[in-house]
Order: sequence, then C-alpha cells, then structure tokens
Amino acid sequence: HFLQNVIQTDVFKNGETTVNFIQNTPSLFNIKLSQDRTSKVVQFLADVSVNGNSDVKTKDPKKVFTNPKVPLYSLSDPFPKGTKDMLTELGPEAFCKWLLEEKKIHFTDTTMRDAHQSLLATRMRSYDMLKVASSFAKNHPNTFSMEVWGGATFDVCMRFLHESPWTRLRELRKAVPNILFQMLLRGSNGVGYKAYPDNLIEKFVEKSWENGVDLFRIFDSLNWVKAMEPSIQYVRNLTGGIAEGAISYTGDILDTKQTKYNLKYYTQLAKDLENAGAHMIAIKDMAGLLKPYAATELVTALKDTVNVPIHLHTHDTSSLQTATYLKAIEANVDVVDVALGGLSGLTSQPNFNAVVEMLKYQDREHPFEMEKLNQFSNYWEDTRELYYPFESGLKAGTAEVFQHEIPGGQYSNLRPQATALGLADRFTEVKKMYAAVNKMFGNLVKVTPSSKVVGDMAIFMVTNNLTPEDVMERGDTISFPESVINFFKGDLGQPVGGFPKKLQAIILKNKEAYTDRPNAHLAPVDFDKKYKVFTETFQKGFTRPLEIEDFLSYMLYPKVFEQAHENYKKYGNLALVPTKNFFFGMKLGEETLIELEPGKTVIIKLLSIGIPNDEGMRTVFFKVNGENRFVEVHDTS
Ligand code: 3PY
Ligand code: ZN
Repeated sequence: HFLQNVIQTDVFKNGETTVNFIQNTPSLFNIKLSQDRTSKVVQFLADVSVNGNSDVKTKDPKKVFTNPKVPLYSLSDPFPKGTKDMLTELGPEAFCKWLLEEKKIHFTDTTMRDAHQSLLATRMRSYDMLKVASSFAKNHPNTFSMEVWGGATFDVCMRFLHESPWTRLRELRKAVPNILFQMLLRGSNGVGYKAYPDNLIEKFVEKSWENGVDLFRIFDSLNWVKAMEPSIQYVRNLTGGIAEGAISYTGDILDTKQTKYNLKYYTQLAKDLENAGAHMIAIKDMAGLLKPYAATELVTALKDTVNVPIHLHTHDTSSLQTATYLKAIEANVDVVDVALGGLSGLTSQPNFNAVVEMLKYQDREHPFEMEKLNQFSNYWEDTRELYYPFESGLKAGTAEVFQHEIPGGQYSNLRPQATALGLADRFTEVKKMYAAVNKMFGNLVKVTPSSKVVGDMAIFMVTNNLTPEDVMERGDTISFPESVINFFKGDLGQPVGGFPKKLQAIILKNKEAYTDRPNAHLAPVDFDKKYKVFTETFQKGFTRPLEIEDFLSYMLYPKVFEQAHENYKKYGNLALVPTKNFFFGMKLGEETLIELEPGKTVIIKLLSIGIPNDEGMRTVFFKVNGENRFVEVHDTS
C-alpha cells in the first residue's frame, strides 16, 4: 500500500523525488486497509478491557507475567537441513527405510499440539507458537517431527481463539520449512466428533498436505481398521506425506486376566494397518497406560511383526512414563513423543529435555544442545503463565489412571466440565463412574470421540444419581444423552467384540442399529454446488477472499465457523494480538505493540475508560501511533 501511494504521487510520476520526499509527503501513510484493521483491533482491545474475554472464567488481578525469552538464532543463516528436506528428497518409503536404519532414538515434539491440548484445554495461541518456531527450527533441526495440528486444535482454534487453523498451519510452515510437521487425524471422524462423508475427509487430507502437514497420524476411536483405511489411502494417493496408522492402547497386556486387548490383538492390529498401507505404526497410548515392562513386550512384538518404523506416544498422567520410554527405547522403538519441559509431564507427554539427558552416553543417544533445549523449556514455562485460567488443577501424577483409563486430553477437560455442571465436589465419583461406564459398555478403546461418549454417560449418571444397575433395570424410562444413543446406533463404528446387546436394546429403544461404516450412510458433499453457496453467503463484507480451506472449516464445524467469521468481520485477525491482551485486555497506561503485517506495527496505549452513561456505554480513550482515538463500548457487566 505504501508503495502504491508513492507511485501515485505527482512528485514520483515526474521523477522529482528528493531525500526529503517521504518526510514531506505524509499522505503516503494514508493506508486505508490498515486503518480499518487498526480500528478493528482497537475496538477489540476496548471491548476486552471493559468486558473481559468470555472464555476467561477466573482472573487474578495480582498476576504478574514475565516476558518469555525466545532463544537466540541467526535470522540470516539458512535453515539447516531437516527431516522435511529428507522426505522431499526420498519420498515416504525410502524415508521410512532410513529411519529404520537409524541407531539413535528420534523425537517428536508435541508442544504445539497435544501438550497444550492436554494441559491447557488446547488454548495455546498461534502468536506464542510463531514467536518461537523459527528459532526452534534453526536450533534443533535434528528433531524428527513437530506435532502442530489436528486433534482438538482445529475446533478450539476457531471456537475460542478466533483464529483460522489453516492460517496457523501456513504461518508455522513458513517459520519451519525444514522439520516434518505432524497432525492427528481421527480417521473418518476427521478433526471432529462424528463421521463425515468420505469425500470431505479426502479433500481435508489433500488440503492439509498442501498447507503443510507431512505426517498424518491416523487413528480410530474404536481401533476399527475399516475406519482408518480410507484416510491411509488418501494420504498415499493424494500426498507425498507419511501415513501413520495408530493402534490405540488400552488395558494392560501383562494382566493375563484381560483377554480382550492382549499382545496378539495389538500385533494383529499393527499387521492389518501395515497391510492397509501404513508407512509407520504408532502406539497411541492416549491415557498413559503402557507400563515399562509392557512396553518391552509390545515394542519387541511389533518390531517382529511389521516392517515399518514404530512411533510411541504416551501421556505422563501417572508420572511413570519416562520409564516406559526407557524400556521402549531398549526394545528398539524408532521415535518417541515428548514435550518441551515447560509444557511436559502430568497429562501431557514426558519431558523432552529430561529424556534426552536420560540417554546421554548410551547406545541410542541422540545429541541435542542442552543449553538451548532448556531455553525453549523456559520459554514455554513463562508463556504458560499467560494461560493460567485454563490449567486443569492436577498437581501430581496419579496412579488412579490405571483404573479409570481417562485419556490425558480428556482429563483436563472433564474436571471443568464437571465443575460447570455443579459436580466439582463429586469429581472422584465422576472418575469412578467413568470406569463403571466403560465396564457396562463392554470395555472400550477410549479415545476421542468414544472417550467423550463414556465421559458424557458418566456425568449423566452422577448428575442423575444413577447406578449401572438402575440403567439395566429401568433404562426404558431413561432418556440417555444423544452422544450415547448415537454411539449405540453405530455412528462411531463398531467396537472390538461388538456392542453389549442387552444394553444396546435398552439405550436404543426402538431405534435401529447398523454395523457397516457410518460414512456409508452419508451422502457425498457436492463441492461445486456447496462451495458456490458458501462463498455467496459469507464473502459479503469479508475483507479477505474466502478459500476452499474456509469451506472445509465450515463443513466440519458450521456453527463454529459462522461465529468465527462474524468475529473476524468485527475485529479482524485477532491472532495478531499479544496473548496477555487477548485474554485479559489492557491496564490503564499500558502500551502494546501489534504487528499487523511484517514491518507494519501499531503502538496502542490505553489512556482511560470512562464511566458508563445512561445506556451503559463507556468511552475508551487510546493513543494509537501517537494520535488520540476513542471508541464506545457497551458495558455488559
Ligand atoms: C484427539 O483426538 O484430539 C486426541 O488427542 C486423542 O488422543
Ligand atoms: Zn495424546
């Protein structure tokens, strides 16, 4: 815009520019679009300073934040070669062959996806990721992959953070061109809580790859290979990326009384996934149930069964899982998932920094520059403070997880969910009921979305003071939660060993169940027709052109997209607002810097907030790039 303004001046056209041209021509800075953007962001800051952010339920006015320090890196040095470059050079098959031949252990850093999903209710903003991403890429290019997308982040990004998940992915990709990007895909459930039409998942996979995802970890919430197979094929056929099939681990293979999910079951599942085309196999231990000696057995057996690399994922809810990694590494697992110290442990992944230290001077050591790696941990530790309203409250590891089997990502959500329903004092009961519901439902694999069904039923039963016996005896008079009914209908697919028939009849009443893939009941999306209607509906008054990716967001989460879209029209791109101001607004006299685009920064200072007039309106005064501005805000308190 600035250059356009320059070109349009008579001085420039006549070739009469002098050294004082810019100083003498203030109109060059009349940039309409950015004025609009500035007004919108100022309006947001005024609104949030007066009324708060509705997502922040508890606020500590005394809280002081430190400034997280980004570890130093050279802006001008090129990005060192990493796994992304290798995948481009080799293609997925040869890349996996290389990985199998590696002696040293490799690491996936989950900090930007599962770690904050499991500790901070998925609220980490792109702002804090982008600040540090290039530094990480230049300092630690030997990282195997960074999990940055998918799972719950897609929904939360739009719903609570008012960001586009696609923009997040693209910006991160620009910041990290050298390391593999990994996403978590819920097979036929995409990044949602139900099955979607196959051609929607197909397009989603294709666009995810085009926007930056390299490694797709594909799982199904019931370990149903039929539900993972199409996604594996889409990755193989439409992308140059890696299809990783996941076996979701439940129970305890060392317990000989547990016959359902035993070693044979898991090795067969891995073989089926390899046959379905998986380039790699993940052991997805979503609740952190894989104990150290079980890891020895499982990894050894999988290594003997399949010819592809094994990638281990766990959650440290019990605080035991670093020992599991040690045993798995001894058994020749290829890659383990870890999170940078400041966002590790408890319901998150084991501590990256500590696991690297654990292997120092050992056969499978993978050297990292520890001082730098610790600086990244400190960056996240300081950044985490900004997210204090979203902490789960869990203070220590808990061996209870081996009884209730609640996944790490769900655990940090279940307590606030229970609290919101007035069950804060009965959380112990909720956890016990979760285990009881699992038993009633026939011992399920519990991971999104099947874990949500079990959680919904547990909360429903505690709220209504129901026991499993009550459900069996007088279930015909009970209206069960919708998610539970849909589950028993077959909407999430078929569980291992089938549904318990008696309970299924009680829950479904006269509704019919089906046994084929839920997607078979869904009409394919007519992309041409629907995309046209979509752009006609949403483009008007929207400053950036809508894209097919926006359409995909809409198809996956229509209501959430509509809300985020309205928000964007009102406030512009809120991903640019510093996290402190996004969640807590501004204090009187505070100054903040917002970079609207590279090199274009606005400096905004909050001067005063007036008292409400008769209509409840307050006038909020700012200094914006040195000029006085005011906006009106309706005080909703
Ligand atoms: C998700 O599906 O979001 C998960 O993290 C499951 O473990
Ligand atoms: Zn996980």
